[in-house]
Amino acid sequence: MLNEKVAKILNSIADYLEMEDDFFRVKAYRQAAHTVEVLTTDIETIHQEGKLIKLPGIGQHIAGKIEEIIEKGTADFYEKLKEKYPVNFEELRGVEGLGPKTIKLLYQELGIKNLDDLEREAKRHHIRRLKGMGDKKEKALLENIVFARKFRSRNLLGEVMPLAEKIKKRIEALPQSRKVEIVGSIRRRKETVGDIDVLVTTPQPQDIMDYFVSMDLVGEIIVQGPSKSTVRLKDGIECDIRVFDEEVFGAALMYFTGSKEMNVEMRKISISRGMKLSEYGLFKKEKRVAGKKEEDIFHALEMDYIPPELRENRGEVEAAQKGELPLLLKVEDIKGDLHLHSNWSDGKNTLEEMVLGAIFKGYEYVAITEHTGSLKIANGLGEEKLMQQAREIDRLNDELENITILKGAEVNIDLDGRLDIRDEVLQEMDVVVAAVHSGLNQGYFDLTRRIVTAMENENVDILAHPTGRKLQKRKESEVNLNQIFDVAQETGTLLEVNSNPVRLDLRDMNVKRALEHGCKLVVNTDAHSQNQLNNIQLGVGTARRGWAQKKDVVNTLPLKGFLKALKD
Ligand code: DGT
Ligand code: CA
Ligand code: CA
Repeated sequence: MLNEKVAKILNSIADYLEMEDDFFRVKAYRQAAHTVEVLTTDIETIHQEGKLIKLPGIGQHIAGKIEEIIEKGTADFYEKLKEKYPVNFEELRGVEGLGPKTIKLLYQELGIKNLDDLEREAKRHHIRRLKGMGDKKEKALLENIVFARKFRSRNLLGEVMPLAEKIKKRIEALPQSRKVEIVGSIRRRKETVGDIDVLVTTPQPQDIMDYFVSMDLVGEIIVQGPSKSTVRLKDGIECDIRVFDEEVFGAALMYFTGSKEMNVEMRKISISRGMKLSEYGLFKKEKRVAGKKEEDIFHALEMDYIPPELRENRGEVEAAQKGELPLLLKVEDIKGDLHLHSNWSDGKNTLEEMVLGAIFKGYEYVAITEHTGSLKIANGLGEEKLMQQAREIDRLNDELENITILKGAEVNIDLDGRLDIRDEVLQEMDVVVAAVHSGLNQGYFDLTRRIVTAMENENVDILAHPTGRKLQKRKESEVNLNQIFDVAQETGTLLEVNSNPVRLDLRDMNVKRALEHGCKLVVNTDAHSQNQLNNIQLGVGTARRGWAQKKDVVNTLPLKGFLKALKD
């Protein structure tokens, strides 16, 4: 769905308009962005039906912009604003603690346009003098710049995947194309990706290339050739396309899916067996022994098929040779989502809309887990409100036959490891998710002890986003993960694989470690809107990269089994 992208651009326009002090239009664009964010249908469909202007807060003017974004991937007005203000918002907003108001201040007072400017001015201590800043903030900015810089050249999987899928669909729709696959790090579901890689088979390569470079999503052609082209999309990301014959497509798939490290291993194995592996096939002398399908190549080398998510040369090649690969978790295995928010706290959609979303996903159960009292910025619920929501859930459960709504909460773990909701109230809940939301820099021992204390509370079922990281913004907090995994195993606390594209926490390697400690997992979306329920595929991808099987993940159980597992 394009909804999130449209909302993002409308929000970016509002950011620029804040620089112009055009607060009337800032409000209009923010309102429109909000409308699009909470939509429960695909904006492209609404556009095709000519119903954009029927949406709340969307008039002719903004509808026109949305139309442009749907059709061209961007809007002229947006491009002009970007030209007028040579401020790299994307880059600056990647720095934790910088919002549009501060960016405006920094641009107007110090001419700061990008990370380099920001770093220079911070080091010269020019920032602390500005209104509302101070030396503490200046110091924090300097630390956060380092982090933002490290990642700016890569893109979040969750943001790139819809774009890649769109390109794939468009090329698939051409009569000249046969097979189209997204390969590279996207196929491996790596949390951040450098570029989009596409492979195609076709009898008419020239037509495909001509179409590819002229797509309205394309900003700039980097190379156009008969079998390979590279473009930079308007979004800024590069996209490669390569054409191969049907007969060698499997070999090309394997080669361009990577990872490079696994490819090296596979070539070594081929050589040790007197063969040669390339993107054109597996050869014995001059004869191609396999190449049409990936499976054929693996089998010809006497190993099992390795799912793309495992192809990182982290032991999967050896396991495939021994026939010991895990039978990985699948998206279809997930029976319920146990971490979501409605507009009772800081979610965008109503409780009913979130539940409907879960029904659309085909879930058997879903838990509503609003933020609680002490998290003021997220409009946390107090005990009374929680009980009120519980009654509302009772009512919905009576009405609905297709799903069971579980009562829950995402409680805050305070600085001492205590929870911000009393045990008497938590006892009434079906699912208690506990999370650290503040004081993440408390220090190794204190933070570990705090999380352990929370897990030892028998009312806590799930530890949410255990390391608190935010991709490209905040690194994993310093905690003793071995101890946390051991305590999780002992207390039966489930560890979350959070599917939010920015979190993906636990990350792949920590999933693997947790499983080695005997922990059980849940894969949740932490959805704050109905659309975000679709992020489950990202969490499942991450769990798969961590070798998780269906049996390791408790929300693959049917309702009865799941509730029993929670009690045990
Ligand atoms: P990215 O784009 O940085 O997220 O990572 P990838 O894995 O998509 O890397 P990319 O786009 O440079 O290349 C796609 C795949 O092509 C890569 O996973 C493995 C294969 N490949 C590219 N260059 C080489 C190479 O020099 N040697 C080998 N063995 N494989 C390569
Ligand atoms: Ca790539
Ligand atoms: Ca590439």
